[in-house]
Amino acid sequence: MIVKKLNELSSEDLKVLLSREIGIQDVLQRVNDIVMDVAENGDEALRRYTEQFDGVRLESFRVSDDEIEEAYDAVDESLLRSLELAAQNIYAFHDEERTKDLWLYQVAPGVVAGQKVVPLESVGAYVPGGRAAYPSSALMCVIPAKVAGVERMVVCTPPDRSGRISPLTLAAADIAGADEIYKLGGAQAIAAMALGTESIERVEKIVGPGNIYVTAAKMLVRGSVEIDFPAGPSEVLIIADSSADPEFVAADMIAQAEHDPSSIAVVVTTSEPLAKAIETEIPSQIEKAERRDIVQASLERCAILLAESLDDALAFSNAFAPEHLELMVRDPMDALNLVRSAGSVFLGHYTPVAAGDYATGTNHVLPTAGYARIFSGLNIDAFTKKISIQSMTADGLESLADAIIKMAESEGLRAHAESVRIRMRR
Ligand code: HSO
Ligand code: ZN
Repeated sequence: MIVKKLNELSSEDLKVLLSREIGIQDVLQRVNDIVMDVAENGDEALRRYTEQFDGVRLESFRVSDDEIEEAYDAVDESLLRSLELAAQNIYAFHDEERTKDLWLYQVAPGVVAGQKVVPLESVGAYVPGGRAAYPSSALMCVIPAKVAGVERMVVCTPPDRSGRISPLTLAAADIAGADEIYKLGGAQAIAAMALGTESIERVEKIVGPGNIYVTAAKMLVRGSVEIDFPAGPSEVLIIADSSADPEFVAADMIAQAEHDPSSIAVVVTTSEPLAKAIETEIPSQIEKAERRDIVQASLERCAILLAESLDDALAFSNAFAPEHLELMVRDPMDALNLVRSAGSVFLGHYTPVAAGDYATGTNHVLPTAGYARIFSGLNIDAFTKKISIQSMTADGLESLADAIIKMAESEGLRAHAESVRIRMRR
C-alpha cells in the first residue's frame, strides 16, 4: 500500500494510480478468433466454446420457463423480497430520469423544431458468472432498459458445469423483466448477441460488466452493434476529512477490495491522524474478511494519500476519475460542487458504496479505469435514441430562405439552394 503525501507522489506512483489499464490488448487476438468462429459457425461454435470454457455440453442455450419457475422455488423468500425492494428502487430512480418522449419548440414564427425519443428495439445484457456472479447486475442492466421501453431484452450469463445458471441470477433477471435468458458466457456470448446465430437473434446494443475477454469482445463487435463502455476492475476513491470515522473508511476500502485482486481503493485525506488510524484499522479488519486473500492482494496496490486541502483532494479525484467516489467530509454538498469526473458519488458518512451497489436505485454499472472522464454510468439514455424533427410553414421557410440559399451556394450545392427557391416561387 502506498502511504504518502499527495504532493510527494513520484511520477511512477502517479502513473500506477492514474493510468489504470484494462489490458485487453493481450487477449485481443484470441478473442478475435472466437468472434470470427461464432460468425462463421454459429451455434456449433457456441457449443464448442461452452464445453471448453464452462465445462458443459449444451444442446439448447435458452433458459426455459420451467427453469425460471424452479429458480424462484430455490431462492429464499426473504432474499426474493430484498431483490424486489432493490428492483423497485432501481425502477423508480430510472423512471425519474426519463425525459419527454416528444418535445417541440418554436424557433421562429412558422418554424418549429424538436425531438422524438425512441427506445432501441433489442438490447443484450451480459451478466458475469463465477466469482463475479452478481444477480444485482441483472437488475441494473435490465430494469433501465425496460423503463426506457426496450421491447426485447436478452440476458446472457455463463452456465456452471452442470449446465445451470445460479437460481438467484435467474430470479433477478426475471424480476427485472428479461424477455430471453441464455446460458452463454465469455466472448462467445458477446459474439452471439452481436452477430446472431441459429438460436439467438442478434441485438442492437450490448451492455453490462464482464472480464477482459468480454470487454475485448465488446470492443471488437462495436460497429455491428453499439456497446456501453469498456469496464475494468471495480474501484473506489474516498475523500475524507477529520470528521470521518476510520472504521467506516477501512470497511469501505475492504468492501471494494473483496471484489477482485485487482480492485482499487484509494483514500485522500486532509487529516494526518485519520490517515494513521485507517492504516492501523485495515489489518484488523482484513483479519476478519472472508475473502482475505483477494482483499490482501488488492490492498497491496492501494493508497492512503495526505492532501494539503480538500481542494487538492478533489483535484486529484477529478484526475483519477473514480468509478465510485465517497465524500466522507463535513460538508459533502460543498465538495460535490467541485466534482467533475466520477461514475457515482456517495455523500456523507452513512452512504457506503454497497448501498448503491444494491439498493438506493442508482445504477452500479459504471465506467472504471478513468473512463468516468468521458462516459456516464449506465442510465436510460443508453437505451434510447433521439430523432430530431422540424416543421415549417411557407412563411417560416421564407424567413430562413436567404440564409439557407447563401450557405448552400457557398458549399457549391446549388440543388440544395434550388429546393428552397422552388418553394419560394409558389
Ligand atoms: N461494485 C460493483 C457492483 C457490485 N457490487 C455488484 C456488488 N455487487 C461495480 O460497481
Ligand atoms: Zn461492489
